[in-house]
Amino acid sequence: MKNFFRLFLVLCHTILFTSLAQAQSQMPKLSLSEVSSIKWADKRVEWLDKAQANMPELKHTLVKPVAIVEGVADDGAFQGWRMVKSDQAIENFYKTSLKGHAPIILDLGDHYTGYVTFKVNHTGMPADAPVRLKLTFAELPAEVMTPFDPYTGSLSRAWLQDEVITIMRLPDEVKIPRRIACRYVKIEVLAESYFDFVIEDFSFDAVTSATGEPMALSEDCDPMIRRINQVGLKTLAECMQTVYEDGPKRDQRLWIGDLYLEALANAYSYRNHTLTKRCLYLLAALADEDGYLHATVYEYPTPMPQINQHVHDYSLLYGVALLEYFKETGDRQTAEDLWPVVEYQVEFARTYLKDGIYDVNKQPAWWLVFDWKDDLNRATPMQGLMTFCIAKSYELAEMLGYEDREPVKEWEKVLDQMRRASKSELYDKKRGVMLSGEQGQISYLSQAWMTLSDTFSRKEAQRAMRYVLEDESTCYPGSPYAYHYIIEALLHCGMETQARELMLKYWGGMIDKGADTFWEVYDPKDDKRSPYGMHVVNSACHAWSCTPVYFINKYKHIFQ
Ligand code: RAM
Repeated sequence: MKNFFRLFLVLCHTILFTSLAQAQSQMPKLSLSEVSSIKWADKRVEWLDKAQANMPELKHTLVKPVAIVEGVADDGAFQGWRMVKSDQAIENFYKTSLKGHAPIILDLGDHYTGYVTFKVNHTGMPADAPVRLKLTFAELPAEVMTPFDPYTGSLSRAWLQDEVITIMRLPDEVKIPRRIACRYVKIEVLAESYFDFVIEDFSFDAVTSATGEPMALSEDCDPMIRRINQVGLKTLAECMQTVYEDGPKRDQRLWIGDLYLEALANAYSYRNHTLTKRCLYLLAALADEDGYLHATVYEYPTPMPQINQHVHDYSLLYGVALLEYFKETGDRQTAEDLWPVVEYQVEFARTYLKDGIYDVNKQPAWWLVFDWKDDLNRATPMQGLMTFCIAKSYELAEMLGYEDREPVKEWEKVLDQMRRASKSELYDKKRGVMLSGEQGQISYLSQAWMTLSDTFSRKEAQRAMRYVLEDESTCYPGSPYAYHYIIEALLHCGMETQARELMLKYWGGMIDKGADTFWEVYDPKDDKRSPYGMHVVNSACHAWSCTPVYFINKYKHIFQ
């Protein structure tokens, strides 16, 4: 019965997926050659070559465990667990016979991403049988202390970092094949025999492509801001691999939304611009046949897109990422090469406009990310984001001298129409806020995107942002990704004090709860919130959470 049900689910999923793919492929889309003179197919190979030519070298650092720790259940601690140092010194670990030993947790002292190698040897009598160990690698205390099974998460159970290893003969050196992201390592003996055995050596080869030297903060900088900056830098460095990954534990790949924010933070810290360049080319080369960007792409075993995975807010942000890259580096060649991609994203999004409003009901409707918050109505945030992205894409066109070209010369009018339509259709003049959806939801994100898109005047923006900051019933953000745009909006309309306070409260809140790196999801009201049905599969070192680095180093006078 159980199997039948499973088969039924698989069938439903397949039918749904196929019809979605069909609907998407039947949809009349503009092709890239219709909006620009460049032939997409010819460029794909060239762009992929450029992406590969800008592959960064990884820096390796040898890390050793610094302590043996024990988990203590504590309602006051993040997700109910904290770690305490055990009485056993780490040096003794290598001499401790593991035969019949209770599980041991090693602490690397910080979060690292890389490869684990250890040596196992018998002491005294030679091994007459294999040894079987289970290793669990975890980013957080609760992750190492919570049994993974029964697993209730919606993403693959295999993302969780537990590995069972059988060592046939001793001594032997074991290398865990998968790349690991963790601070804690739990070692359990699953099967053994008469002989004593030890782990003689344990090494973690930590890797990152963040090699530049971040700027020093001013000497009198607030200690909490200093700590937020440090943890943000660590988060970013861990996610900087051969692409800007979203998270080194999960999904370990390039997503446009994450790339944009990581590139901003990188520009104010490690300044590894070739990584940004590689990611921009890679995404362009792997867009769909027509030129619509895939929201996420894989590098291995060979570069390929996650087919049919389009996110409409992300594809528009690509142009903003290219603009910022160009401003930062002056690399006109890359901006010129990739301009048609930006133009396509804008023109394609324009086909979703109905009287100046982004039509969320037009089919096929694309995934709109914005935040990990189920109750967020995304219509008005999307209207604001699209306005913002067209304005930024237009700015890029101006820098390239393309503003008089078709179709770019229409964009100023489009912007004007969108801003007017937002004001007349979505604005509640009485309360001074933008409403979203049929129920007229008031959310932080609607106000933030209308602020960033200059749909609001400065005064209106301040009024709207104040409203959401003070009104408890407002739909509040659920992830650092969304908080980034709230802070950006506060700065944009001159609410500097509130921006600083919010950063201290939100990111400082994670620090107070023991964060070594910033988390993918953080709701101060619910530590175990997960978009995936189980908190252990959340990523605890997540790219889109690193952006205090950008704010603190860009707006020194406000944050340092
Ligand atoms: C998640 C990723 C990533 C985000 C996408 C939309 O699975 O971790 O950060 O950009 O979804």
